[in-house]
Amino acid sequence: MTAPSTVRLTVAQALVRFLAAQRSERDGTERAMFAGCSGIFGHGNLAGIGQALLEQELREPGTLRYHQARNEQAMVHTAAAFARMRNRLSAWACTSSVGPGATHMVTGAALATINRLPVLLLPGDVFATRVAPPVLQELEYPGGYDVSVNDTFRPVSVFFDRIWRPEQLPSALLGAMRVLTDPAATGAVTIALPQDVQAEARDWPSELFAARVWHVPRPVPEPAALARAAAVIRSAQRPLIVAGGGVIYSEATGELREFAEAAGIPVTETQAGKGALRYDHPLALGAIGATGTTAANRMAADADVVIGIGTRYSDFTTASRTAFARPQVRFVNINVAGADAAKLAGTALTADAREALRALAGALAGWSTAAAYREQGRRLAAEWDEAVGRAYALGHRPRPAQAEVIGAVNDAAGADGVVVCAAGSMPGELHRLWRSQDPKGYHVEYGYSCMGYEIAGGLGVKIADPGREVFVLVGDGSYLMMAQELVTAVQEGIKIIVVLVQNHGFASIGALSETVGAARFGTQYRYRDAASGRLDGGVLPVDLAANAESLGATVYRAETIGELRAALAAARGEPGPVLVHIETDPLVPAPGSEAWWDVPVAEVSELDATRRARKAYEAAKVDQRPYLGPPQP
Ligand SMILES: Cc1ncc(C[n+]2csc(CCOP(=O)(O)OP(=O)(O)O)c2C)c(N)n1
Ligand SMILES: [Mg+2]
Repeated sequence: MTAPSTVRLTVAQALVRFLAAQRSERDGTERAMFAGCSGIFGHGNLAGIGQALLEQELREPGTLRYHQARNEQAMVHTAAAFARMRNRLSAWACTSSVGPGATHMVTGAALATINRLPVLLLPGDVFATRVAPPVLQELEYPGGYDVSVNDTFRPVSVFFDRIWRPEQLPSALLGAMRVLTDPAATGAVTIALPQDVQAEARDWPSELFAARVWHVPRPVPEPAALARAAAVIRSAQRPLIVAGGGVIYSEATGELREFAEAAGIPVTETQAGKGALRYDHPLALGAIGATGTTAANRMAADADVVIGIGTRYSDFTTASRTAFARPQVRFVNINVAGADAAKLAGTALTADAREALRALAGALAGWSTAAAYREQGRRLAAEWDEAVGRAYALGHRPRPAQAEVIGAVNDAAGADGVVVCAAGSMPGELHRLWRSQDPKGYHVEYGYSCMGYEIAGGLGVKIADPGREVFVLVGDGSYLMMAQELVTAVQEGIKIIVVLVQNHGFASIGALSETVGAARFGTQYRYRDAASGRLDGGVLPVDLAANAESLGATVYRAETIGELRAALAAARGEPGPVLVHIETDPLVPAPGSEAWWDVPVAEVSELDATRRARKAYEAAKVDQRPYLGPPQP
């Protein structure tokens, strides 16, 4: 009998070697699961994971390539954007030191989990042996020394483990991989690594490092559930599809189009689902909900059956549960995750979007909506498109409106560009104004709507698909929160085109503030005025174009839409990262969505504006629906 073969490695070396050997497969195509690993080193990870990444780079160049980041939160955004662009079929790992480097990643973890995107986080942790506590940056939680700052990852991770002993590593790795490659369970996966354990050696069974293929499932619908869903749809006169991110991740956009065409059902889109159907398709109504088009929202108001596909029904999608206004409205929910399929008391079809759409198309063969119904949608969509055309060509002076900037970027992006955005006033305008021509051309992070995602996310998109031009739209507020990854873009030669929209403050929150009767308080970037004692002095003299230049980006300063268009054309020819700076007028509204969003207003106030806002709020609240399902017979 021969002894089983083993390899002597540290925990960190074993982990890195394992990651480099993982592969994913769907529809017969196989690929490396991890394309790379971003990291910032400190005493909590450099001797462990850092040393192991160095050995990996020398041993097998090109596998698990290391990228340096400037901020740990940003590198998780890059990882999340990468996974989204790759339809969750591959992922990116992130290593941090112990303490603040680790907790910086918590925001990124929440973003990934909320958006159902796989990221692997490897925060350093305090000594398992605890021989000289407290170590630098240790929390010293009085209720128990087995608690560290990394426990804050638990509620924002779909899988969390801490490797107190080397023997625990293999089961943690297999558990992590299962969750990362399961579309129903995926999100942030965190493996906390005590700094002493990372450097500890052990004889590992060789099979731990064998190439391992993880099959990403496409669960098929249960026949009885399919029959129930088909019966509900057949009973509809005014069915409406809400396409979410799941349609795109499942690569089901072709099946969505075929299903919608065969059954004559108009299609609306969530933020993550935007791009599922081309904007000019005869059944496309565009964005739904609080940031939606009037076409989608008017049709939603009167829909009798809503078919949600791969959507988590956020408050923006349902306009805080006012969008679907018919008393007897029913929902059919296709979702790979049972928890999402069960929402709004819907008829659940727990399955992969592509499989479910194929099966439903078969079950509904020969059935279709009335021509007059489809015609109504087409007419409303045409009206909306004219409104978009006017907003794109507003010609506002002296500073252009933001919608005109969006129009110019839309033209520059064409069919192969990708637009990236996350927070501020742009996501809402992009959702209803952007004319999408491709399922991967629209990348707005609106699950967490995290200021600072934009540039870091743009890097992830570009790394995932270097063949496409990436246009990052970022407000001055978001830019000031997290611009530093421009340095990473320069370092790695990652070509992104950042369009910085300068409006001297939080325009989105300013507008929202007006609606709640709070008079734009605290939303403009102004000096504290000596006389008033308030932040209502002159505009702060920041020059963010100069800032970007100082970080190494090529910068264009545009003042008019004409100059913006020229700069965008020139930017396409630049080899490295570009930033185009433009000032807009924050007070020009884009065409509205006629929809509501629930943001509570003070119930009592000394201010007239607040009292008026409260009245309007109470009136709007009346229309909010519980969606508890049809009355039981
Ligand atoms: C990290 C984070 N903090 C706060 C918010 C709340 N918030 C949403 S938009 C916004 C202002 C964004 O400002 P800017 O990027 O300049 O965009 P603008 O609103 O001017 O379009 C704020 C503070 C957020 N979404 N994310
Ligand atoms: Mg701003």
